[in-house]
Amino acid sequence: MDQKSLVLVKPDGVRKHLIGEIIARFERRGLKICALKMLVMSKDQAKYHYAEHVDKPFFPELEAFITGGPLVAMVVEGPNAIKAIRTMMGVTDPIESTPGSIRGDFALDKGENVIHGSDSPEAAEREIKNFFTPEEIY
Ligand code: DAT
Ligand code: MG
Repeated sequence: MDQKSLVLVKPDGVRKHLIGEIIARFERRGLKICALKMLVMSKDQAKYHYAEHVDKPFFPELEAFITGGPLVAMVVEGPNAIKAIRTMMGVTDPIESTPGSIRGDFALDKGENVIHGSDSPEAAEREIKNFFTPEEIY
């Protein structure tokens, strides 16, 4: 069953010149990029995107980081795309991520971990709306 996931190459990933590397991994895997843009997230967008984390102690740092520079937002589609992408990403703390995963290859910091991917179909639907209109998704 085809699914869509909202993927972000976070500002640290853009600074580390990893946009192409990350897109290439998804495309080589057989996933389809069906929407793509570069933007700086607003604080309102960050609060909506990370709604489950707004009351956590690390949220101020997370908000400053995620709004602190341009990021690349995309909608990635394919069979079981949400699970496939989460596995390709590695786990939240890059130190625990398997080498070969995106975080396991390109990050060391739990806060600045290069990539976001939706963790459920419900989250994907909510997160995609934060960045794209239906007309922008091909
Ligand atoms: P994920 O991005 O793997 O879905 P999450 O949803 O638990 O992880 O957290 C969202 C982001 O918030 C995560 O990518 C990095 C940051 N974060 C999470 N837990 C943190 C912590 N304990 N300290 C600092 N940043 C944290
Ligand atoms: Mg998450």
